[in-house]
Amino acid sequence: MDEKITGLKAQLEADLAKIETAADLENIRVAYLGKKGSITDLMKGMKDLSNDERKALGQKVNELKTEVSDTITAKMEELKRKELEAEINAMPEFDVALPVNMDRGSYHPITLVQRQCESIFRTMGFTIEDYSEIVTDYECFEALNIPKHHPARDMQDTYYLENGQLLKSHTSAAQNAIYKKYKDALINEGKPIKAIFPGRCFRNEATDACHENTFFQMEGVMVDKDISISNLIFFMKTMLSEVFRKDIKVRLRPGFFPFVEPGFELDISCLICGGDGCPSCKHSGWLELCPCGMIHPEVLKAGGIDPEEYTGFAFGLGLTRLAMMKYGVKDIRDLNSGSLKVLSQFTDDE
Ligand code: FA5
Repeated sequence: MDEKITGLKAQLEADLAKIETAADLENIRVAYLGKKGSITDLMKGMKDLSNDERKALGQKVNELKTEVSDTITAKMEELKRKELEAEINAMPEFDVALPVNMDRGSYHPITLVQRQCESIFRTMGFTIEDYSEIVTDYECFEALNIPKHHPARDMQDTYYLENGQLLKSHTSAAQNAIYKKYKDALINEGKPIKAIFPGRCFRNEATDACHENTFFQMEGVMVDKDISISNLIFFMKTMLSEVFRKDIKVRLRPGFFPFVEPGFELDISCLICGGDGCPSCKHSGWLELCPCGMIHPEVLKAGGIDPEEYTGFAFGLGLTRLAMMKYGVKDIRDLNSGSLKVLSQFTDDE
């Protein structure tokens, strides 16, 4: 029996030396360890032996089985490694210096203008906040001094969800959360609240060249002691001159929003038609861009801030319209079109 075992080991070594593929190796595994394999055959002869002989032989055959199985596993790993190396060697050379044969993506014009505004306000000490697109009735209206059944709710045709929440119809919906987030630092450490919060807004509106049902605004607020309309005008002027880098005509007129008092409409002369009137400005020569005003005392109160001690301004910039004016996009609907032909023309000129 010992001779048979030694013979089998030598045979296995010879067989393994000849094989080249994993499939060959699998055949060998079956020939030695399979149901009808040579090692299984050795076991079959054991039934005629005495108990002691069977025990001794059983042990040897088991050792042989383990040895053969380990050898085959090691061989399999070696073969796989060789096959992988061969595959890698067969691959064409990769030249990192070759130009990339692919069109590069570009940023959406709204992203470009948003980033530019963020950078302008960041340098003036404003923080940039992110806020949910789904908000509560309280955040969007009540905290902004617009109670239920107030006619001002009709100014924005809002999308309501079945659970009573709604799609943010203006970025002002984040004001209350921002006041609550920073009021302690304002009251206890004297740190003014200076924040901007860009975001997507939704209104159930008929679309035209300057109205979309999904558009971007960027809200800004500043609250401290003795904040006045002069501060508001300074920040508006700085932002517009930085964004456009050229003289543009601006007009400020009274505007009504329940969350500011006094409130203003800030319009810019239409840069598409030069003020002559066109579909982009509804033939008025002016585009409503950035309503603003001094924050209403009730709104400060709802945010936990004493209006007797603190004042502030807020503005709601129409970011999508700003992108239209900056990049000369005549129809706002092009910005939501997803058309690469239109959208890939714009680059960051900073
Ligand atoms: C508001 O949304 C106020 N929350 C703004 C505000 C903030 C006032 C803080 C005072 C203080 P209004 O509905 O006018 O206001 O929208 C603000 C700007 O968003 C508009 O001037 C316009 O530039 C832009 N806008 C409004 N509706 C649309 C629309 N359907 N499509 C594209 N832009 C729009």
